[in-house]
Amino acid sequence: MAEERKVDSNNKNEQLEQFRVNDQGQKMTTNQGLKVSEDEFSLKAGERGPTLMEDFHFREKMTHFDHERIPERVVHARGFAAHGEFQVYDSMKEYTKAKFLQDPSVKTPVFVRFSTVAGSRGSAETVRDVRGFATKFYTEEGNYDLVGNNIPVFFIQDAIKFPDLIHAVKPEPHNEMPQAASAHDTFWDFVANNQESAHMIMWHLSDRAIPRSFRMMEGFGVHTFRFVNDQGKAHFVKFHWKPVLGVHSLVWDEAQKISGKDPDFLRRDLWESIEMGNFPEYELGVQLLAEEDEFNFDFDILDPTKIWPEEDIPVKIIGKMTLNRNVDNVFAETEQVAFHPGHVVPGIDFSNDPLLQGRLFSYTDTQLIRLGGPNFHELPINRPVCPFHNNQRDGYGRQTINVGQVSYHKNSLAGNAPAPATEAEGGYVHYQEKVEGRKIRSRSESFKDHFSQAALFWNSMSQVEKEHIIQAFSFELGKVKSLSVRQEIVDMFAHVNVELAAAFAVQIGATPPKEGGSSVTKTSPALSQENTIKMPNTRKVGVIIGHEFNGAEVMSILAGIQAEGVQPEIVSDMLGAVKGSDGTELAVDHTFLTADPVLFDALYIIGGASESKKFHNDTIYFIKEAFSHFKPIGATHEGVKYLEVSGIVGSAGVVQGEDINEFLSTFVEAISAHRHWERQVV
Ligand code: HDE
Repeated sequence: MAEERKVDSNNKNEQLEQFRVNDQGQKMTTNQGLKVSEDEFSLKAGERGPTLMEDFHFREKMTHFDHERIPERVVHARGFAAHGEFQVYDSMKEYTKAKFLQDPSVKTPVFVRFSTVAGSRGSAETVRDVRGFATKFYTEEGNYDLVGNNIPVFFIQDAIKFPDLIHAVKPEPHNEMPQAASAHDTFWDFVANNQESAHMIMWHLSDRAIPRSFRMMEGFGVHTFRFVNDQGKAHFVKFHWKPVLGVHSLVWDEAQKISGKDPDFLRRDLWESIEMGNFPEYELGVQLLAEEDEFNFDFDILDPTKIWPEEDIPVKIIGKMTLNRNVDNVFAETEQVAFHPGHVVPGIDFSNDPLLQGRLFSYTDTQLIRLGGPNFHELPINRPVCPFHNNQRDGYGRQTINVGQVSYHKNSLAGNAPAPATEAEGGYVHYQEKVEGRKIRSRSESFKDHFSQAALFWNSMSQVEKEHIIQAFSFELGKVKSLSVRQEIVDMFAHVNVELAAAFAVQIGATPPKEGGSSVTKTSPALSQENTIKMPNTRKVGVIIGHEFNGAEVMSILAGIQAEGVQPEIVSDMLGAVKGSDGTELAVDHTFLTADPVLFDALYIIGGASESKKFHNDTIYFIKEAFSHFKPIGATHEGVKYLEVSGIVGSAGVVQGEDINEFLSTFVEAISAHRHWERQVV
């Protein structure tokens, strides 16, 4: 190991390089290095006889296979990850002494794993769920893990309730249904009986829970942490990741269809974007609060069911993370990475948030069973890029060969090495918060307002977002068999907003509330996705095209949208090439059979001169689906007739044109808008 290597963007990569194995051009061997002469036939007593125990190659191969699965994560089992780097914009010295936040020229390697929470490792990715957003910073002071979600609050306030929450949301134990879904009785029974979940439920039923892409969602540290500077002065801090492409979502009907058409939709999107050089970028933001201001709010800043409204405590953007390299091996990296909110560096400390405090126990504990023992920190993906020395020894799978006679502290025989470092030498010193109290199992009064911020969230939504939330309640509770649970949820959310509760009550056969509501009238515009960044970059456009198209014009339109960062993919009735009337050839990426309108952000219909009835019907199907999901649709030439047949000419986000330049700019604008909700009101 390179002990004193300076941290740069390649540092982790170089370390991983020592563990990469390339089998290209090699002879096959056993794990002992013995060359193997035959790998298709086991050793037998006669060609038709029994296999012999002696066949060490067979035994080794089969034994390894028999043991190649490990337990999936108890939550966040389905995930996908990528490597990248992080750079701070300006020194954060005033607030924290964390070294990776000091020098804008330092690139800190990162590894980020995105995940769904409830589903098993093989479950579909576009289900309604919270997404994990876990970042490991390989800093020169050790690994710092920011283990967050794409939703800034949580269902519960105390970690002791986590097993109950997860038991309620996971498939029901008597029949193991439904997979990766919260739309079932036990989850909603839990919600009704644990009303601290109200705010989180509003987020969970909003469009945030069905992101269009891992590249287009925010990340949040959720808890309140502490920054501590080199003078020992602390600030409370909340962490935010802001995607450069803005925050965008799927629509529910589309999300469900994608689950079947491409259960790998989100990982494919991340993988392909990185392979194409469209590196996902997120800015790191912090909300900072002086210790003295701890009690200046109408919520408790330690309560993980509360946000700090951005309009009250602004998010200071402090750096950028770029994901620029896919993993080499999903098991070795994505599956074996072990995150832990307790992996901190000097300058970052905890708060007394009771949810965070419990997490500090759970993460190491879970790795012990998942990764099979206490040496998981030695796995290549988990190793810090700085040296690590202590007196921990042995255990399953130990790789480090610790030399010398001494493995205890304090000692004289080894000059008391390894010795703890002073604070000046970089030793981690816990922030000396004054704590006193009686031992008590209870919750602070200041944690007991469960509805004000749920109402703040509701108030902040656009009309379309509100409708989506009502539909989500109607869907989720529509799947709940118990009428009493359905009614309890209506009564619970009447505390948030009476119109909301009444709107879904009628859909689910429950009695609408007569009164209730919240006195909160405040809004937080930052909560609405309507106010997010909108740009055409990396949007996927399905280009529907047949033979005999106008070569010159089509090529210039395709080049024009590509110049704006849009990615066209060619769809036709057969693979191979489609030919333009002037001989131009375009390679077909997908057929109507292998593609689907739900897999594109927009459609561009060109058609051709000689299409079959099937081509015609498939094109109409694509248009109808895309239209019903509010997606932009452009058409030129022969394509225009399909808009006419579909009856959508003149609708919002439907673009047609004779003049290429005008068509291009209007179509790109329509793509940037992402969805054309106005269609809903027509
Ligand atoms: Fe986790 N969580 N969690 N969690 N969590 C795990 O650790 C836990 C919570 C989060 O991609 C587990 O390694 C408890 C909040 C992410 O590998 C486990 C509580 C937030 C990931 C665990 C919480 C998270 C996990 C399962 C309540 C957002 C995936 C496998 C106190 C701030 C990390 C593992 C990855 C994973 C426990 C609540 C985020 C069992 C006890 C709040 C992103 O240790």
